[in-house]
Amino acid sequence: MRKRIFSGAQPTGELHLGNYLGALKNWVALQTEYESFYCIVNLHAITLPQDPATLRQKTLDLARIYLAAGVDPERSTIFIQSDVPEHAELAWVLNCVARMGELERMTQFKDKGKGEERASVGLFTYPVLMASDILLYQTDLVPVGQDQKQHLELTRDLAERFNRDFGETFVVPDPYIPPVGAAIMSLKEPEKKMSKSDENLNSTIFLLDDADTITKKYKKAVTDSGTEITFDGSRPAISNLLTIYHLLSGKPTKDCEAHFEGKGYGDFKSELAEVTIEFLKPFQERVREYDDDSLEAILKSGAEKASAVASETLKNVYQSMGIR
Ligand code: ATP
Ligand code: LTN
Repeated sequence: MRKRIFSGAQPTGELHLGNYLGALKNWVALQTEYESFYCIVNLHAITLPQDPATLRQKTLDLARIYLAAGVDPERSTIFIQSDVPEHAELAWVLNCVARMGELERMTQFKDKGKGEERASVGLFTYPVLMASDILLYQTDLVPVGQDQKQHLELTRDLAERFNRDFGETFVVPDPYIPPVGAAIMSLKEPEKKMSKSDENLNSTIFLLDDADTITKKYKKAVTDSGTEITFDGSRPAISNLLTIYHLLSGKPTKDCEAHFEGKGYGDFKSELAEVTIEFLKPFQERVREYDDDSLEAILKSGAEKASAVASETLKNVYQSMGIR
């Protein structure tokens, strides 16, 4: 049997280069080898306040993005999390397996909840819903960016604990975090990751940004002191821009450094803008190709395929726990 992949993204805003290079790109590459499930995790989105009409729209928009990026509905199962109620059901069960202490150690909760009393309980148990997403499909591999590593460790711990206490039920999944591109950083604050919720829009290149916007954002991007355009951990801003150039141009890292030897930051930024615009052009054309009806048909068939696997796993879980 082919090994399985599961991954997902939240319909909370527009996807950006970080989401693409850290995750989506690998979903597309791996779908030929693995049986793949790619989910739009709208139940995760409501851990923070969302406007209902916007959430509904963003959910469909994200499905379009998956398709335009190259996720092939003939090979991969694309579906919306809330269309498969087993995700929420298994999350309840795993909430009873997870411990307060281990969730309190999750750094994303600390970042997004900002230590506030009013942070939702859903935000606190968010990693448990994520573990449910993954474990429902008996997933072998989870392609994600670096920021999700801790959540994957929790998922593995929950699977192992459940298997130990109730008998072999879940496959224990491995993360797939790409060697380059797993943490694309903000253009304005290179010590922070590029994020769709960054208040400063100049920090983030969105996949649907037009040519002019892309050029302007790179122009405003911070650089490091010095003049060299090389990969160098002590110069995070230039290394980040060069990583983006390397991944989008497909040129080996040494060739990128050689290409920019003796050139200034201004030239580098214009070339980086050109490469980005060229790279995104066909993607942006494809996004417009999918009308709502064809999209709904893909999502309906995706939900049916996903449900068949998810219901089988949940049945086994309930059975081993004595839940009727
Ligand atoms: P954001 O902070 O942009 O809202 P997120 O992690 O909350 O990001 P998702 O859209 O759910 O949002 O993330 C989808 C995938 O993109 C995940 O696998 C995540 O690890 C990856 N990812 C997010 N930001 C980056 C980044 N800056 N660099 C590389 N990968 C990233
Ligand atoms: N938590 C992830 C999104 C996510 C996910 C998943 C990723 C929810 N469920 C299952 C991989 C597998 C995020 O915020 N990026």
